[in-house]
Amino acid sequence: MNNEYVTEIRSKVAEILKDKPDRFWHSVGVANTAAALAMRYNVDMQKAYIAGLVHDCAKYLSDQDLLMECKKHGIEISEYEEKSPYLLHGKVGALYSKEKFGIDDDEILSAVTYHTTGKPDMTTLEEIIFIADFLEPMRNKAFDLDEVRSLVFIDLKKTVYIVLRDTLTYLEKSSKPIDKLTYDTYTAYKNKLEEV
Ligand code: DGI
Ligand code: FE
Ligand code: FE
Repeated sequence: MNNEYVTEIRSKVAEILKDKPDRFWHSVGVANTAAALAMRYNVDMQKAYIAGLVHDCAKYLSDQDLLMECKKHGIEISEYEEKSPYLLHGKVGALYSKEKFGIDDDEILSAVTYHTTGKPDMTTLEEIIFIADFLEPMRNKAFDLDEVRSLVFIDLKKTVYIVLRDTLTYLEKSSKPIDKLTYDTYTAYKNKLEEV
């Protein structure tokens, strides 16, 4: 990886999200936040930056198009994804990252795949992308954002747990179907905290 490569990926993301400038700037925010966290947690910064840039590159697709892309490429669709197809933008984002941007790094592709639900045993890079998505500068959704933004530099796994807890509370309140993977990730990170 080098600067030209990173610049090239950023241009491609800008192009694919050209009708969604807010989404592009969110992606840049996730990239920068992920790079800062990578510095703190000894992860490859360029990988973190690139994963942040591309994580939402399939976010502009409609539910129908996401389902169609999965069927076309043999990507498995769970019953939860059938009900809430926007959950598929991670999987399709990884596919586009590979096909349209030529990214073949499995760690980056996996971080993109699981950025919405998380998964029980995430790598540090996966945790960083999952968290950076919530904490980047343009985000203002979570109610305890200030607390979480400083905690993330002290305890990454605890921050993952808090973000999952807040997300589940929000999904339950708004009566949205919850993916088993989101629940399983929450339980796994809760258990990890209780172990120490
Ligand atoms: O794409 P972004 O908006 O940047 O962020 P994201 O990919 O994390 O998606 C965020 C949304 O996904 C947020 O509103 C919570 C929702 N989400 C996370 N887990 C689940 C979920 N939605 C449903 N229906 N089920 C889940 O398990
Ligand atoms: Fe997303
Ligand atoms: Fe995002």
